[in-house]
Amino acid sequence: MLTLYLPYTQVKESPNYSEECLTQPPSQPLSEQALERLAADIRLWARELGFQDAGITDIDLSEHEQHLHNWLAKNFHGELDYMTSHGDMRFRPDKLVPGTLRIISVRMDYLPGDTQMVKILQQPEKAYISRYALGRDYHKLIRKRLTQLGKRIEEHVGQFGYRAFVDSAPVLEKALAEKAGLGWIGKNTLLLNSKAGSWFFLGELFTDLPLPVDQPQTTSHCGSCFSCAKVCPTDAIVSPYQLDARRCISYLTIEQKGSIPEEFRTAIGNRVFGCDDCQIICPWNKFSKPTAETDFLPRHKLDSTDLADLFLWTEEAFLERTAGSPIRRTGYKGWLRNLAVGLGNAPTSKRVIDALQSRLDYPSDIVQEHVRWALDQHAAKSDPDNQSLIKCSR
Ligand code: B12
Ligand code: SF4
Ligand code: SF4
Repeated sequence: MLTLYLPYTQVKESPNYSEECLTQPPSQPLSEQALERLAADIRLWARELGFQDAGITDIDLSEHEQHLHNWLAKNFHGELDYMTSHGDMRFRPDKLVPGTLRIISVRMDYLPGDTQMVKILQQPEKAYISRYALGRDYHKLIRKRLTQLGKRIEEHVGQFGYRAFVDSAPVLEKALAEKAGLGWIGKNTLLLNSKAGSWFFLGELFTDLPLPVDQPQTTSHCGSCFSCAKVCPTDAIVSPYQLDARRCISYLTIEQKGSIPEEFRTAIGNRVFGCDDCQIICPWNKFSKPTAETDFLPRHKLDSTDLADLFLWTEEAFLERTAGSPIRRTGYKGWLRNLAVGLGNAPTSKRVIDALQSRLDYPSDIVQEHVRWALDQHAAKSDPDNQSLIKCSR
């Protein structure tokens, strides 16, 4: 039986997230059998291109629409204005890209092997940087591979409409991945896979091909566990499947631009860029595998450097060493702000106090305020030796 493609109309380019534009309707339709074969090939090609898994789903996200509305109504998105600014595109993929019929959802593992996460978290003089951010930024890499996947499909079926997305577009990525059979949304709100845990990125290829869809994951395997919420330093997982971003260290250290509310500073500990605690504790992550991508391996020893050393990076060094890294997102002031919080929580030592002192006059109110807070933390510690250390150096 022949299935006709729907034409994939040209969408207006948006400077925010559009790189690939949609192509013409394909020259000839494919039979159901051919589409079945194509779907199997797509999975194979996705693996060859470095994705660990791929699944295909339709575009009906009505089940998730209400969850998203509830989340926004509670203001859990805080200052994440992009979560509200695209109307219904986020749960209507065909509004984001008219003509979309199917979405190929992919995952790519990012955890570098042996980064001793717990050990670093337990060493308060060290900086803990989220494991996704130790190497090169994933956006370009994944989008490029997805585009290669699109081109490979094109070589086999002729012109068709496709567009690649990863993270930065109004797309409900976890919901799509769950529907495509890649795993379930866990109580920590991340997508979990029973064979691979959650240390992976998600990406999508929107297409106008009427491909056969995969079985969605309909069961959660969290059971009675709620360890992620118990371990969360700032109680951001307010109930199962509900995360108040305003309390999440990832939001506080990466997304929020101003002052970090004092109520969270002690709990942040040495986490200076993002947080992984709700993944480290998750029992399913014992099935995760180290990434095969050398781009995601740590650069500049970011997996095990002292807070004080990072705090003393000049702006030039910061810009040079974080070129092409997700860490750029905080900007240099945000970097100093976060490190000041970490140093405020570090054990008192001359090195820590000297480092903080050196930034007391840094030309940014936010940085200065966080440095003063950090010095106050050390001053407040009862050890009289510490008191004199701080008084002398202030
Ligand atoms: C906004 C955002 C954030 C925000 C808010 C997080 C959040 N939970 O929404 C902040 C800045 C806090 C954040 C943090 C992180 N993020 Co983030 N983030 C996103 C982004 C851009 C949108 C997520 C979204 O749509 N949120 C909206 C809310 C409503 O969704 P939700 O909380 O997941 O709720 C869903 C379900 O829980 C369910 N639901 C809600 N309520 C209920 C109630 C019941 C009873 C039920 C059954 C279901 C249910 O329905 C909702 C809609 O699908 C996505 C990329 C994308 N475009 O999708 C990346 C993304 C989710 N982030 C990612 C990552 C890696 C992280 C961090 C690990 C980074 C870090 N190490 O610091 C942390 C993890 C924090 C955590 N536990 O989630 C990955 C996750 C990969 C994966 N395995 O799931 C994504 C997919 C990016 C990517 N392309 O890889 N992130
Ligand atoms: S990333 Fe950290 S702060 Fe955010 S929910 Fe998970 S454990 Fe809590
Ligand atoms: S820690 Fe437990 S409850 Fe949380 S996501 Fe993992 S399995 Fe689910």
